[in-house]
Amino acid sequence: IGSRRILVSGPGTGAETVLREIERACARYGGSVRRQSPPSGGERPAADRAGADTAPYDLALVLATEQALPVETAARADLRRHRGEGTGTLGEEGFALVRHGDVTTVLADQPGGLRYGLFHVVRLGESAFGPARQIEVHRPATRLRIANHWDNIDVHPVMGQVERGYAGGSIFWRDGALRRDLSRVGDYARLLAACGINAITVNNVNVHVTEAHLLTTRLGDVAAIADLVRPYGIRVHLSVNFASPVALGGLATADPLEQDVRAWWTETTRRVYETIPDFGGYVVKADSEGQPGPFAYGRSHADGANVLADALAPFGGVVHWRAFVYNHRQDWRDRSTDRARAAYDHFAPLDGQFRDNVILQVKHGPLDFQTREPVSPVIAAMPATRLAVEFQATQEYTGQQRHVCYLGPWWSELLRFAPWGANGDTVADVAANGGLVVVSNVGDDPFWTGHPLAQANLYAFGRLAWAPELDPAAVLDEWIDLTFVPSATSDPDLLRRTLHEVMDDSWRTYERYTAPLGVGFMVRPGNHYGPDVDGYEYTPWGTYHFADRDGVGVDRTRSSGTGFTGQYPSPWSDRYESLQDCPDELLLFFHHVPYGHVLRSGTTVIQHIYDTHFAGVEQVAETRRRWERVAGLVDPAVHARVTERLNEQLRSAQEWRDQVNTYFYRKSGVPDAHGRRIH
Ligand code: GCW
Repeated sequence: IGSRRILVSGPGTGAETVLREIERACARYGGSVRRQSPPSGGERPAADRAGADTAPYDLALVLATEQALPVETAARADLRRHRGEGTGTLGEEGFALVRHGDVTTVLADQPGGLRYGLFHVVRLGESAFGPARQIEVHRPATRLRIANHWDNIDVHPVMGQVERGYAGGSIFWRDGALRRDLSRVGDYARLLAACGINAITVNNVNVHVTEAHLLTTRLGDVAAIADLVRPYGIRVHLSVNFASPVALGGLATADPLEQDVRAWWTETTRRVYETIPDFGGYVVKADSEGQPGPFAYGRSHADGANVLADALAPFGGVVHWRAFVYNHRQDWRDRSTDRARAAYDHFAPLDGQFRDNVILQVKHGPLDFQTREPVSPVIAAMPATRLAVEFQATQEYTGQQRHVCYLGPWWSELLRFAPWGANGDTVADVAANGGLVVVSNVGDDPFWTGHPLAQANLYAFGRLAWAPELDPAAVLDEWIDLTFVPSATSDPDLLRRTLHEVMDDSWRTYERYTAPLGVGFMVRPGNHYGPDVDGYEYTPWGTYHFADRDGVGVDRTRSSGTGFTGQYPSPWSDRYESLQDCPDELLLFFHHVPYGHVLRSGTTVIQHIYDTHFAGVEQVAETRRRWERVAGLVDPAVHARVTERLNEQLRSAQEWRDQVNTYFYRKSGVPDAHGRRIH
C-alpha cells in the first residue's frame, strides 16, 4: 500500500479476505494488488532454495500461513523455536507477529489466523513497522465470542423491531422480510471480526411466530446472512422456539422425551446443515418470561437441552441454553421468594446432566444486567457443565445509548472476578470453553449504535473476549485511534485526552446518579429508561429495594434473609454475608441496613446517596463542557449527535438525582449534611 509491499500467502477464505482487505485499502490509499497462484508441485521460488530471506521480494509486511510461506525467513525460524519451547499450535484463529529488519511478519497455522493478524497490524498502525519486535503469539482466550441480536422480523407491537434496541431498526430485517440491501451486513461482519467476535445470532431469544419459521421455511434468509458473514470467520446461530415441533411440525407435543419430537429435531437440524454446512447452533430461552419450555411436560432443562444437542451433535453444532429462568409472576408480599436465587436453584442441581455440546448461557449477574450486581453464583456452581457468560452491550439499564456509558471497566472487573478467591480461576477462565456472549447494540442507525460513543462497547467486548486481561483503558485507546484517527486532527492530544475524560469513568458516573449501592431496578417499568424509585416495588417481577422510613436494601444473608449468599463458594459466601466485609458498592444487594449505617468508606448510607447523586450530575455537566472543546476536531455530524445525547444525559441525570434524593429524604427525614437543595 503506497510505498509498502505486502505479501499474502495462504489458502481458503481466510487468506482471500485478507487480500480483499488489502485491495480495499489500496483503493482508498493508493497501490495495487497482483494475484499469483502458488507454483504447482510444491515448487518453491528460487529464493527459498537458496535459503534466502524475504529481502529479494523487498517486502514490508508478510501475512502467510506457515505452510504457504514461499521462502525460509527469520520469522519462521522464530516461530519454530517458539514452538520448540512449548507454544504448541496457534489454533484456528491464532497468529504470531514478529519484526526482523524491515519486514513485519504475521504467521498463522490456519488462514483464519491471518485475518486476525491483519486486524492486529491495523490496530498497531505505524508501530507495526517500527523497531524490531520479538515474536508475540496471540490466541483467543475464549473459543466462542458471540453477538446475540434481539431482532424481530416483524415489528413487535410492544418491543418494536429490535427488543431493547436503541439504534434504529434491524440491519437484517425490514417490513417482515430479509432486507433487500444487505450491504450493511457485510460491513458488520467485517466490524465484528476486527473486534474479535466470531459468531452471531440473527433473531431475538423471544422467538415469536414469524421468527420461529427461520428454522424451516425461512431458512434461506439465514443462509443468505451466513454467506455474507462467512468470509470474516463469523458463524451464524439461530434462536429457536422450544415448542417448534408443535408450532412448525404440527405435532401434538414438544415433550423432549417423546420419540416423534426427537425425530422432528433430528430431521429439521439435518436440513439446516444441508443448507448451511457451517451453521453454529441454537440458542434457547425456555420457561422464561413466557417462552415455552420443558416444564410444561414435567421434564427438566437437561432433558430439554439434550434433545436439541443430540440433533446438533453429528454436525458439530452447539446449543446455548439460557439460564435466565425465574418466576416473573411472584407476589411482592412474599419475602421468601428471591429472584436472585432462581438460576442457581434451577440449574446447579443439573450439573453433569448436560451433553458436551450444551453450553449453559448465564447472565453475568443473578438479576438482569443492572449497573452493578455481583457475579452470578451459577458461574461457580457447575464444574461439569460448559458455561457461557452473557453481557449486554445494548444499554437497557445503562442509559439506552442516550447516556455515555463505557462498559469496558465493568466487564473487565467481572471477567477478572475470582469466585473461589484470589488464586482460583476467574470468570474468564470458566467461560473459556463455553463462550462469551454480548447482546448487540447495533442497528440501522447511521452511527451504528445511536450514540456514536457506544460503539466502543462492542469493540471492548470483542477485545476482552479475545484477551480478558487487557486493560479497558488501553482498549479504549485502541478504539479511539481506530475510530477518530486523532493524528489527522490539529490537536490529537486534546482529542484523545478528551475522549478518555468523557468515557473512562462514565460507567461509574452513571452508577453515581442512578440506583445506589447495588440495589438496582429503580427504573420506569416497561421501557426501563429514567428514574422511578418505586416503579417495580409492588410488581410481580421480583426486583425490590424494600425502602421504608428506617432503611433500605435486600436481606439476602443466610442468617436472616433469603440465604442467597450461601450460593457462593468461600470466601465470597462469607464476605457477602458480613455487614462489615461486604463491598460498599454491593451493600444493598445483600443487606437491608438503616440509613445511618456507616459504609467502609466512612460515610453513612444516606449521605452516600446524596453525595453520589450530586457528584454524578456534576460529572455529566463537566463531560458536556469537555466535549464542547473538541468541536472542531471531530466530524461535525458525530459531534452534533454526541452533543444532543449529552444534553439529554444531563437532563436525565438531574431527574435521577432529584427523584432519588427526594425519595430518600422523604422516607428517612435525614437532611443532607451539606445543606444542598433536595425537593
Ligand atoms: O432484560 C430482560 C429484558 C427482556 C429480555 C430478557 C432476556 C429478550 O427486559 O427484554 O428479553 O431480559 O434476557 O431474555
